Amino acid sequence: MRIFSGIQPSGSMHIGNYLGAVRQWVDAQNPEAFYCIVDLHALTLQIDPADLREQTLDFLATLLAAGLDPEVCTLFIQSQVPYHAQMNWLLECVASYGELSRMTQFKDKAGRQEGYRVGLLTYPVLMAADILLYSADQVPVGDDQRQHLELTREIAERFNHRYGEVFTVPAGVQPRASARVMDLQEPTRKMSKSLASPLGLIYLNDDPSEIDKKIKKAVTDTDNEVRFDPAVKPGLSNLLEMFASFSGETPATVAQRYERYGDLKADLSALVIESLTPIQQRYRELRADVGALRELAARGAEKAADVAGPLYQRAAAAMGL
Ligand code: ATP
Ligand code: LTN
Repeated sequence: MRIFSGIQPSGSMHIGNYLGAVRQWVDAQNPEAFYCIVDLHALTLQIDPADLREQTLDFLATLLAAGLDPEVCTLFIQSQVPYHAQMNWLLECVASYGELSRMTQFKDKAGRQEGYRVGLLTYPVLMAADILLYSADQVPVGDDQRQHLELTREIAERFNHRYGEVFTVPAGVQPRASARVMDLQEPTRKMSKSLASPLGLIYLNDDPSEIDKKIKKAVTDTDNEVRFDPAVKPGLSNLLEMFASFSGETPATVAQRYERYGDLKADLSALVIESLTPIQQRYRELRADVGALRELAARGAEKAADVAGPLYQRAAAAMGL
């Protein structure tokens, strides 16, 4: 079973990324799993070059600290494998303008700025290139990426029909239901790097006092009944889901143990701190050795290129290049 997934090195990683994506990557890692820090995708929005360079290394160290093992899976940086950009062009000549302009993420992000970049429109084609270069069977992504994955399938089928069978048509795998983490201040909106409210996100590298403060200030409701009910009690239910996600229980089981919001918040805060502390310690060690990180990235890129190269050549040849 070939797996591919990617994460954008924009901003800092938050517990939504961790519970919704990274932890599943760790659980599913095997020699057929390819995980990519998609720095080319990060260029679709305004980002300072020095920040991008640093954040790419931050993300690499974070993924390792969270448990990805480069001896088991392949972990690499997208821009270091040139076939991604090359395959992107081939697939831009397969995808249509109409289908790209209908993507909801594009409409959403383009609608929020003047003079958006062409890359914002073609973003899903690059994502299709990422996935198809590795003949991935499964692509673990959050709910928000489902439409992009559908487009990848469409592009793969169209290519195969037009030029002969080259691509594996991938399937999306949604994370467990409990893994959609909501903003702590606006619990009807998902926790998100690009729409960060200062107290709404818990970053993986927040220190214990910040974590404690954010959980204590998390928005709940006033009826003071601890019950898992996302529709009626979104804030409290989000805390219960987070708790369950870290402790391996169900939100309803967690709810049964508590009568007071304050007690739940105090225990949740302790649990999150206890879960993140070892990751933070490993992160600091790994991040300090930039040479080792660069070397590890180079080895990952080599392994990735061994798979992506031949597939790119086949696609290019099929198109007459
Ligand atoms: P942005 O807000 O800029 O789109 P993001 O915070 O959603 O960024 P991405 O890099 O787009 O993060 O996503 C990386 C992975 O994390 C994806 O698989 C995505 O589905 C998952 N993810 C992101 N936010 C959450 C969340 N709040 N809960 C669960 N999973 C999430
Ligand atoms: N668009 C994705 C990141 C991404 C990705 C991929 C995910 C880029 N290429 C390939 C899975 C497979 C997002 O989460 N924003």
